Amino acid sequence: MAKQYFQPEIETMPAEEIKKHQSACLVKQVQHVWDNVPYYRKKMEDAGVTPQDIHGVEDLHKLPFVTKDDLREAYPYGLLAKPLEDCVRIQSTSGTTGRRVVAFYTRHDLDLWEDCCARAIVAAGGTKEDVVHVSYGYGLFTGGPGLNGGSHKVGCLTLPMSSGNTDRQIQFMTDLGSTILCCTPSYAAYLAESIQERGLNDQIRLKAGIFGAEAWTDEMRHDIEEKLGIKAYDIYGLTEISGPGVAFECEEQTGMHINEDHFIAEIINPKTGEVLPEGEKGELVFTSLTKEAFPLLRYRTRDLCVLNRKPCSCGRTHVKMSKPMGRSDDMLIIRGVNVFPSQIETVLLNTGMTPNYQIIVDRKNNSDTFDINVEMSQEMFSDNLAVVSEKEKELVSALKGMLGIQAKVHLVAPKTITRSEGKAVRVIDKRKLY
Ligand code: DLL
Repeated sequence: MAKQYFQPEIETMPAEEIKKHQSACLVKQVQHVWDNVPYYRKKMEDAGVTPQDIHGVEDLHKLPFVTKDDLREAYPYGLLAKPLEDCVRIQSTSGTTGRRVVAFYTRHDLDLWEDCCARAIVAAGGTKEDVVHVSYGYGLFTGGPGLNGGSHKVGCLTLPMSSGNTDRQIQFMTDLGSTILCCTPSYAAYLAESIQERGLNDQIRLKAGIFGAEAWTDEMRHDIEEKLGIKAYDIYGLTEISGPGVAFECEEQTGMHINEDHFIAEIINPKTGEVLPEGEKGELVFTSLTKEAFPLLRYRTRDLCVLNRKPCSCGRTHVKMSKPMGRSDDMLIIRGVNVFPSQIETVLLNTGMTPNYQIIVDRKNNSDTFDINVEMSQEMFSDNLAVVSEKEKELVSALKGMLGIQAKVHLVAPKTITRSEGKAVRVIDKRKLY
């Protein structure tokens, strides 16, 4: 295992010691928000809890949850726990619906966040000899700045490419010999396709990719790995809890280690709020233990996943989270059936299709329509309507097997679905449901 930024004293700490560390941090953090954030104090008072009730991790369940609604209500400064003059950075979510969420960082917060991203780079085999090509967006989005900071910490040569301008991306990649690519999986798939089209595969030096910020299946992982000749690692995070690096994959690739010295993870039943035992699927909730400026306690992520503490062959002891299996709030309900875009992606890739697709849901005469546009690969593209229609039928049937409902599948010509440079827009839901 690469050792340069691996922090063995922390990342392989026995579970009992991690718990002790978490308890000590939690007690301090609760006092910090109580003293400095009137919004929090009121929330805690309403829940009948004070800092004196919190002695350690075992008391965590007494604290009220924080939700995205709280963040919107308290926007922009209502959850700030440090004076503004101590803050040096903001980052923000994409805010496609409702108000943006703005998160604040002190210098210390940035330092710890970059540590987390550095651990992810090392876990993907990164050392200071690497050339890290960061094609996550820079700016308000946390992807670019997070991986950039982590890469500096590891001592890698860092290419702050940001997203877009694919020709330039590929040129830098070949000229400078990028070895680790960091971007969304959908942009990685697009870059892989563009490199293939230009016949430049043999000039690419990439060995690993660190991909996250959106849901992606193992099928998509294999597709990208094959096209780019790399090993692809997952990375997870969210702006509210710092950004990328909250959790990351090691070489075992059986889930993402959560940086437990900085975050406590819980899984709850999204309907009742009840804490679920290890191994059960539910909504992921995070408590940030070390953040100064914007420390969220029991923040409901809406991401559905499972935690697992089985020993890992990499030696890290931090708990692992599964890939998010959808979000409790972007799950589609079509004709009464729960549908996750990731299920559709699995079917498409298992049946030899490209990962370029778009789901369009509408409602006509009180009945849901469910259409999926799927791009054909160049090889599959054919004017022979009978062949196309046969493939469409096969997909309809495979999707029905997975989802239990019928979708209309439309095979479309290569390159007709808009490529994304950041998070892909997979779903267009035209229904007015609320
Ligand atoms: O997406 C932070 C990030 C940047 C993570 C770069 C990884 C790499 P937000 O824009 O606030 O932050 O979106 C957070 O994205 O709640 C998940 O639903 C989703 N998400 C993030 N990583 C993954 C992943 C960044 N690896 C939201 N797999 C989260 C699936 C992910 N979904």
